[in-house]
Amino acid sequence: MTYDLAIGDRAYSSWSLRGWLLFDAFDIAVKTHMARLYTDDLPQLLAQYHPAKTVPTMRLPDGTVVSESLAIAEELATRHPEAGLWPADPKARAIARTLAAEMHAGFTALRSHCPMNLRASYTECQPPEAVLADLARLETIWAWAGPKPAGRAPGCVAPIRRRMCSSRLSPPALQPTTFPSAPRRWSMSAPILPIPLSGAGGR
Ligand SMILES: N[C@@H](CCC(=O)N[C@@H](CS)C(=O)NCC(=O)O)C(=O)O
Repeated sequence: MTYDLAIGDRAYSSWSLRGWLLFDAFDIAVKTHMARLYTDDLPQLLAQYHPAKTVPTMRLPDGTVVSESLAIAEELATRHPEAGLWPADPKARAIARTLAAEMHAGFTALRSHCPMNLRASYTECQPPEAVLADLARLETIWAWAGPKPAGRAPGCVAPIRRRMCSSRLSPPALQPTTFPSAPRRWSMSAPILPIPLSGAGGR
């Protein structure tokens, strides 16, 4: 028995990418089940994960369902202390938790203006004030955190970096994550197309 993980397409669902990274980057065995966003496949898949309504959602070997990416991170960190999801050093861990929570709950302007699409490189992105404010906030907290803790906020930094890269925003404090190659490994199997930002989808 192992974990089951329900996700949407990781190229378009930053939450799904985050959930999947929690397993892939930390070498935790999982059986992944993917459904396409915006189709009937997603509610059909999630019907097997009552009462979850969103992806990512995982099922523990004992059948317990855990949804919300941050809850998944915490549950895996407790069950697999050897995997090192959070830094061992208490100060670095506190900083990483702060970053993970900020990435989880904040940056709504950046999220809504810069779609998640790892298969696109948008040709037009004129960030409004609110997006610039989010970028400034990112610069502040990444500089405060330093490279190591930022890299260890589990699965939470890569998706937001990818949004900025897709939209050709120049991230002011683009710091390396612990697992820079993980999203790249599978997302590059399709060509990256330059397309206009208007009308773009993704979350
Ligand atoms: N805060 C949640 C957000 C998850 C979320 O909103 N996922 C979207 C896909 S990106 C979803 O499942 N939406 C359900 C739907 O569109 O029906 C998390 O961290 O897991």
